[in-house]
Amino acid sequence: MQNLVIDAERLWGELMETATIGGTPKGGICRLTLTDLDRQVRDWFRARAEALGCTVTVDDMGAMFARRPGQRNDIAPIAMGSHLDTQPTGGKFDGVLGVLGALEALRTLVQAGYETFAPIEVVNWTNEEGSRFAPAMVASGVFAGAFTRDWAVSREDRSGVTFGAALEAIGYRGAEPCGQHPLSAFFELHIEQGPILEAEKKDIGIVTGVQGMRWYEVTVTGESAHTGATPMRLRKNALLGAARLVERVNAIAEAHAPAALGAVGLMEVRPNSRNVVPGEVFFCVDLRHPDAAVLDRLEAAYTASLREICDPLALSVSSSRIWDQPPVRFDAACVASVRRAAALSGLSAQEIISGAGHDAAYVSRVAPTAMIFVPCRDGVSHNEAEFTSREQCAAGAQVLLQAVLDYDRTLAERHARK
Ligand code: HGY
Ligand code: MN
Ligand code: MN
Repeated sequence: MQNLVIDAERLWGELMETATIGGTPKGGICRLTLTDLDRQVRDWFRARAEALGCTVTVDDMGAMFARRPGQRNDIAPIAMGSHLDTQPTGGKFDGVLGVLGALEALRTLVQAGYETFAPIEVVNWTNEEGSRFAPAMVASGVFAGAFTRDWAVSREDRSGVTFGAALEAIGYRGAEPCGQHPLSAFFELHIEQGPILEAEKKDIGIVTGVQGMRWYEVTVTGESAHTGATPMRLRKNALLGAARLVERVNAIAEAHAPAALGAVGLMEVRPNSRNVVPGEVFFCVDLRHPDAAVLDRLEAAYTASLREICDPLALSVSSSRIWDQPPVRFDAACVASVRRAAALSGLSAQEIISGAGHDAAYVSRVAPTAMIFVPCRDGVSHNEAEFTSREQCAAGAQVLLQAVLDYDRTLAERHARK
């Protein structure tokens, strides 16, 4: 196979160029899903893909598929991609590297005139982050049958706008029913978003799976009262209850250390006034673990804490689980392609389980899937300081290209034996 090498400068240039769409003064990106900024980067992606001769289709969850034909266009494509939406204080690389790295890999094939056996597609999944609309990975979840489309498009952001209305507003509700798009395989390049590869001094993470994760929406209700005139013993302080629950979520995760993870990242205090005892607090709990049985134990301990903490404070509390993504093991053949690609590229590599959720976790339910990680500085992500070097981005895209070509060859061999 020709020694096909991606263009590191071109990839870096596009990463920096798209980082200006929603760029923040601290050097990060705020490009929430289904906003006009998301539309702008989607338009950018479509234009670049079409300039490479790809046809771009969009499904009714807004997922974008840029397709390059192969020798056998009757065979489902090998896809690669990730997401272009970001956290409110996101970095330049989370998701974006996976889409632009895939675009650069495809561009390398086009420029070399290399014809693959199967068609190749680059995918941009809608709302991977789950920041504006919960839960995360909604479009890939519908694609994999984990959520119904009706449920997904009815999800509301914190100002009451539905996913469906926002998708319509940016003009990216496509015609193709989400999920009716067979794939031969899917590969996702992503930054690790943790400290392991950097600590182990490895260039590449051969991602063999994703840990399990669950989200819960909680409302603690007390009674708004005057902070200056209401005796402490008469207060029903919803924020006091919420604060104790936040502390307990942390303690439950620490009691199952080191693999368990727990946090509260979103909280709304009402009426949120300096001299009013909060009458109501809304927040979201995030629990994670690689083992579903331990996740069950974390959930049981969390659930038991709700009344234990709120009853003595004369507070009522409601909690609903809005997301349950079980642990995932990726396809052995796809993982083997990643392993061979890293070796062929002369890069150090180790196997790793992903702590963060990714679209690949859902896609793996309907197509053979694997992921490729590259390190990020100090393991920092979901932070404007997120950084992965030009060389590391290029290494990841190079392994992505070689993994897709490796899998394409195995597919051709499989079909030749029929
Ligand atoms: O929540 C996650 O792990 C991902 O960033 N959506
Ligand atoms: Mn991501
Ligand atoms: Mn993310």
